[in-house]
Amino acid sequence: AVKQAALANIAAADIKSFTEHLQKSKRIVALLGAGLSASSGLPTFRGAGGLWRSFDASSLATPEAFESNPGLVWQFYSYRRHMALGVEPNKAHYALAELSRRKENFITLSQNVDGLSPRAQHPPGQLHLLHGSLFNIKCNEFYCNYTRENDFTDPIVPALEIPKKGLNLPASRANEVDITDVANPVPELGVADLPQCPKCGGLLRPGVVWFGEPLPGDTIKAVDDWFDEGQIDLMLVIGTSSKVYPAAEYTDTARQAGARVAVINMDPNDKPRQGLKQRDWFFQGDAAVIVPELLK
Ligand code: BV8
Ligand code: ZN
Repeated sequence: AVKQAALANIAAADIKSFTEHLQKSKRIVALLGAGLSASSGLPTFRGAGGLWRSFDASSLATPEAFESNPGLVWQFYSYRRHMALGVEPNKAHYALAELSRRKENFITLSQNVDGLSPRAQHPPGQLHLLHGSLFNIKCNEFYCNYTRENDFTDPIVPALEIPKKGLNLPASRANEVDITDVANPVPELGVADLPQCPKCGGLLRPGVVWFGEPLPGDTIKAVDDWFDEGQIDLMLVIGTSSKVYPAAEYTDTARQAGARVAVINMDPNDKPRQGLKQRDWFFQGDAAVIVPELLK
């Protein structure tokens, strides 16, 4: 019933024309955003209940924030690691992984740092994490290159244990901890309490791309090399507000290479910058329900 309801507002003809085009498509690229993981239970950044609703993004996901208050920033990321480890990939994550196995010339660009696409066995050679991962950790000292991937320890250090405070949250959000709850601010964490680099003794930081930081050079090169290989048949834009650059730019680039664009989004207003052309598709609804239908 849920599936029928979610698909109800999508014309069968649109699904048919899409699946016919998908069948014929060789070179396909997908851009994923937080909306893909919403149904898994992870809040998006800008939607209702968005992660950043209670936190001001510019106050936490930046190098300056980490410089001035590494304890608070680490609590923010430790909380998101804890949340991400507590949920499962949904059917859309698996459907995208499955399509990658069927179509070797299909690459996925994910803006998500939640680790759910890798956990859905998405073939790693066809998945590019543009903004890093909550589960990559690296040294904050510019002269030190210490980095580690797939670190799932939770919490990374005892001081980052999520404090179960008596927040007056509704039962449905009982497991959420709003660490910026000013009513009882979490005690300042000293640098000594935070993860230290085993190589140089400096401070470790989350292996994500903060605002104002460049995207990983090797990732960008691999993606640009793929784009340079020629004509693109199809671009999937799934669960993203297409507001963050340069990630959002890939949709324009794919269009220039001939791609038809299919947007899957809960909000009919969230379209890529250049809007939609006659030959494009917009499928409104929950990505976790629609994507498996479209890719089967
Ligand atoms: C850089 C990791 C330069 C950290 C992230 C003004 C104009 C243009 C650009 C800028 C500008 N001012 C500043 C900039 C640059 C800035 C930027 O783009 N800012 C934006 C806000 C305007 N970009 C940067 O800083 C980038 N770096 O430019 O560096 C440079 C170059 C060389 C040398 C030095 C410097 C770095 C950007 C990366 C930032 N890091 N994440 C962390 O996660 O904590 S971005 C973060 O936000 C996420 O990774 C993600 O990418 C983004 C959130 O976007 P979405 O995924 O789209 O999520 P959102 O909530 O917005 O939308 C959810 C969507 O899903 C909605 O559309 C909703 O309708 C839909 N939805 C909800 N539920 C569902 C659903 N859809 C389907 N089904 C559902 N169930
Ligand atoms: Zn170091």
